[in-house]
Parts: sequence; structure tokens; C-alpha cells
Amino acid sequence: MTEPTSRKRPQLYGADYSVYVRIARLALLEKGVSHGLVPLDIFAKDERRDAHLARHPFGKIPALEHGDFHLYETGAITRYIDEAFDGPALQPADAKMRARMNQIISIADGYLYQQLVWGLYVECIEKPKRGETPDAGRVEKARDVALVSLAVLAGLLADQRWMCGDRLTLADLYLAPMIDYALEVKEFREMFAEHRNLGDWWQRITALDSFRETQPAP
Ligand SMILES: N[C@@H](CCC(=O)N[C@@H](CS)C(=O)NCC(=O)O)C(=O)O
Repeated sequence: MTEPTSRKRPQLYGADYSVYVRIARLALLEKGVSHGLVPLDIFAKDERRDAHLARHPFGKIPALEHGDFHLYETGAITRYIDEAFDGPALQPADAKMRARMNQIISIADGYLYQQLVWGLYVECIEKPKRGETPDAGRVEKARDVALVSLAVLAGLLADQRWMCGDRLTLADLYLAPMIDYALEVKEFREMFAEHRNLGDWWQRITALDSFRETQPAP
């Protein structure tokens, strides 16, 4: 007799440095779901990465296995985690608030990941560490998008505790790992400091056990 999927421990494939892996882990931890992290360095270009294409044909991390149920794409994974397991709801029940959460997730996927993580963090922190020169044009574009993004997020947060009201949702979990990388860049820190409500929100984020537990290894 096979064990039902619901009783199996989910396994997440990915690396702790990955923003998207961290989002999925934050969701698992906030739901209190016991799970495993199977280490997979997607940039290693080795045979483990090749084998991973069977799990994720687009060659990205994370991928989730829950019994015989296999899933990739962080948006699908986090919503599945929220809906398939007990624990605090990570999506608002109210249609307008849920739409707002989905809007913030789209902003994170569509603009923040490329500009904050690749355009600012990788260009300004990672490249100099490797002895490479940042692409000034790339950084300038990222800075422009960062300015708009922070104004938008500060407006959406307003005087709420979390991005979508008084409860932590997937919107907060999406933003946190991206902003965490960008905050290593001095110029971004200065822009961020212009928005007091974002600073208060960030204190709440950094106080989460899940956030601390998923901090990438130095
Ligand atoms: N749309 C994917 C994006 C995942 C993604 O971009 N993951 C990055 C790591 S944070 C990755 O695997 N990059 C490898 C590559 O682009 O070759 C999702 O939502 O899961």
C-alpha cells in the first residue's frame, strides 16, 4: 500500500542563496511544514543540474516534490503549500486583498527580481568581489526601477503592519529575500531609509524566525 501524498514530507530542491528557494522555504516554515531541502546549485552546470531538468525543464530552482506530486514555479509552490497544509493562512480571504497580494507578487517577479537582485546586488556587490566592473548602464536602470518600486511599495503598505493588512502573506515573503539582497547596496539602503513605514515593516520581517533561519550562508 502506498502512503498518501498528504502524509509525506515535502522535499524542496535548491540552494540557500536563491531568492526563489528562500521564498518557498519561508512559506514552508511559516506554515510549520516539516520538509527537507535537497541542495542543488543551479549555476554549477554539472550532472546534478542536468538531472534537475527532469524536475524543472527550464533549469531553475526551486522544485518541490510532495509524494508523487511534482511542482515547479514558486508562485504555484507557495500557493500549494498554503492550501495543502494546516497552519496560518498566507493568502487573504478577501478578494480585493488577495488581488493586492497577487499584484505585489507580480511586481516582485516582473521588476524587483531582475532590477534589485541582478541590476543592483549582482552588479554592485558580486561583480566587484569577482574583480569585474559593474555595468553602469545596467545599474542606472536598476536604480530607476528601485526608486519607483520603493515609492509603490511604501504607498501600498501605508500604515498597515504587513503588505496586505494585519497578517503576514505571500506578498511579504516574496519581497523579503529580494530586498534583503538589495539592502547590501549602500545606494539602495539610502533610498529605502526615505520610507519610514518600509523601515518599520523591515524590522518585523527581520524579527521572523523563518527569515533568520533561511539567511543564506556567507
Ligand atoms: N519563475 C521561476 C524563477 C526561479 C528562478 O529564477 N530561480 C533562479 C534562482 S533565484 C534560478 O534558478 N536561476 C538559474 C538560471 O537562471 O540559470 C519561479 O518562480 O520559480
